[in-house]
Amino acid sequence: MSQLGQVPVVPVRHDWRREEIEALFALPFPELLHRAASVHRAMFDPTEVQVSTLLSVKTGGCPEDCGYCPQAARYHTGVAATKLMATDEVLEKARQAKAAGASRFCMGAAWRSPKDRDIPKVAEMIREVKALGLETCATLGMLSGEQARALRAAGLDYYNHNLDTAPEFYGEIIHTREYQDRLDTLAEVRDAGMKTCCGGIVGMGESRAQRAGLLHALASLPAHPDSVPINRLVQVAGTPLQGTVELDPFEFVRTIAVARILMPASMVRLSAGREAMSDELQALCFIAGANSIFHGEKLLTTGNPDTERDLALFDRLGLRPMAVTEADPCADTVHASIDATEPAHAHA
Ligand code: SAM
Ligand code: DTB
Ligand code: SF4
Repeated sequence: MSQLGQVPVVPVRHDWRREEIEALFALPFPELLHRAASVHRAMFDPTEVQVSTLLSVKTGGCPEDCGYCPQAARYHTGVAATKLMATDEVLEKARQAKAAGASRFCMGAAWRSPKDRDIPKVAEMIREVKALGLETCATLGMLSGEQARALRAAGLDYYNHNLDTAPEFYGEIIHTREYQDRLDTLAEVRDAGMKTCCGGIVGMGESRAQRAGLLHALASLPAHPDSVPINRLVQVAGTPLQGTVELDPFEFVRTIAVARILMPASMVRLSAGREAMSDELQALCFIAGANSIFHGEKLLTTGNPDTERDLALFDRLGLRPMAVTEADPCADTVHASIDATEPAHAHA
């Protein structure tokens, strides 16, 4: 429901063409922001931001070779590998997250995929975190159908599994699993009845056309992801992507704006990379339609803004955390009235 309580009426399309998406990226910046902000306020209260907290329940030692990741065992990043955390420890962190205003608690593990013997332990964490009144999310790598159903049965609301980049750039970044493997896991997650959290990373040296390609792949999924995390690469010493030329901050805002236009009913999360962003840049992202963040001083292994800085920013911008029940629009069942697909300058 929009801020004014009207029925939101933006079409949810699955037939976006690459050329249309590239044309959105090429719009004059004020025009693009105007269109994205119009879609945002037709679908959501633009003063509300959904707040999630992340916890790494199993850190480091990962056998995969994702070129951005500090947790891959093969890169020397100084991240120590740990075992799966005890449920009590996870619950303590979840209670703290709830007290700090989080509505969703996301548990991450540095696995290629969970072993079947890990599932009962993760299921216990999910059941107990949910019992605290938090939405639950997990990101554990590739899942089989059976594993996805077991996690759902334990009460898992969301599963995070990213496409990460455009299909044609993917081979530059990851060699130990295919794009299709990611699409298959997302299908298992949807079939098990969970909501999907799926996005990617920008600033890895991809071109604008490849950023458009990532968003095209996300918006062409059989159902738009319920949450779309847009991460700005956090460069970590020891990873192959350290030293990549920094993305122009305005190009990052453009990516958020285009994601908002393509997937109007999804939560667009301003995800990794906030620690290095100015308050002004984050404000532009909220204007461009971002309506979710990770809150708390750590992501999985890297830093996030101090909680005080986030609270002060919300206060200065007149934003407030979204309650659990509102953070759950059904991404594919909303109907439309603002058409953000008009040609450039149509609003001029
Ligand atoms: N191992 C599981 C997997 O890969 O699906 C779950 C955890 S993995 C760390 C989750 C996501 O974090 C990745 O898909 C990637 O998009 C993001 N990520 C990891 N390292 C990052 C970095 N240095 N900068 C930005 N995003 C990062
Ligand atoms: C996502 O897209 N971003 C989050 C969450 N999903 C799991 C992870 C960001 C990780 C950043 C690097 C780190 O802290 O290790
Ligand atoms: Fe492993 Fe996930 Fe990091 Fe890839 S992103 S190296 S799968 S923890």
